[in-house]
Amino acid sequence: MQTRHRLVLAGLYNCTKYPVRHSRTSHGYLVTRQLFNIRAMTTTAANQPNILKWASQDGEFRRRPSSFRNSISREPGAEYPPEKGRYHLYISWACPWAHRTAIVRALKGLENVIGLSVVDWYLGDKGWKFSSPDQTPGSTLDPVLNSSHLSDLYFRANPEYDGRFTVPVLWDKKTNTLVNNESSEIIRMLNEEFDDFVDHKFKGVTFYPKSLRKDIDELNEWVYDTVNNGVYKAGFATKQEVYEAHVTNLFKSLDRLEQLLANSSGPYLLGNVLTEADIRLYTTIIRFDPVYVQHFKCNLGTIRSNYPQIHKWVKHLYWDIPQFKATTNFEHIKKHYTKSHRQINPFGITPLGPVPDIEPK
Ligand SMILES: N[C@@H](CCC(=O)N[C@@H](CS)C(=O)NCC(=O)O)C(=O)O
Repeated sequence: MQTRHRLVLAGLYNCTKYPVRHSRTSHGYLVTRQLFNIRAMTTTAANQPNILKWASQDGEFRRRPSSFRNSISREPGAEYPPEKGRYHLYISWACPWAHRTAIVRALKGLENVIGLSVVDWYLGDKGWKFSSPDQTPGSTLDPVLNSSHLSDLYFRANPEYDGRFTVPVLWDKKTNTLVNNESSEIIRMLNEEFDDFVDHKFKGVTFYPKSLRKDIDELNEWVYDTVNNGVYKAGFATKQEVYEAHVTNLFKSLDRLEQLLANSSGPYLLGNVLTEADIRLYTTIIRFDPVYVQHFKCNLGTIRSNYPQIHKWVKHLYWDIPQFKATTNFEHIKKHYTKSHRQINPFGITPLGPVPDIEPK
């Protein structure tokens, strides 16, 4: 088996006082984890975790590494083998990271193989909660554990857990635990490990083809840092110079993507093949004009007015490939950001525009 090494944390958090531990996942990833106490980093005066505090003292938002990094694998003897009906995916329609997993689940025809629960769009001081579709259209209850909040799952998996309670979550109903909460790894598992259970037309469909892996990895790296996470770094900044640096980098990367699409030999980032790189970029671009432009102050331009190639690309994905539209819920997206981030938008008013959320082709 090819050995894959993954450095989970290095460089993400400047907290050298926390120890580093190495372990190997069932997928063969060597995982280097820096164990740090989130509670100690985001505490209120009363020493309680403050779930709504996003930026650090220096004005920077730093995304924390995901904690559960096991893998579903077809390899003989794997701790978490693929099985129909065994795993359950918890997502938010609002969250771009969770959205990636919903798209791949749909594109691989895994709806009858892996169950899905959707949290309420409102993220409050107890974290994500479950609501019935009657209370909040588009949301679901938790049919697996009947939890009220997503945090219940994290504590069920690890009573000592002291990180953030993030979506997506990939849950194993058989061993009653959280397998993985890192979207970039979950999409690879959905892409690669369940072919024995999907309809024949989905078998062998891959969004990470061997011949393009190098290009996809390269793209993912800078797109993640400056675009997917870049909008958050600009939007959550609490110092002017921090915001300006990130918003400038973000628009430089959009310019670069515009060029890439202009020179592409097909409708996708890497030519005629839809890849993971398109899926990962889509979840940020589809939120860009409706939310990030005004809410995260990413307003040096809009996709619809200033980026014709990216605009064409996103309209093609949304209007021509049903799984993209079916997993895009503008109501959850707009309400989540504008009504949950009270430090940015204290009255929770959701702007009506832009109209429409996405332009017709
Ligand atoms: N690295 C994670 C990031 C997931 C993430 O940050 N999810 C956000 C929603 S967009 C979340 O659940 N935040 C809740 C919180 O931090 O309390 C991944 O890609 O899966």
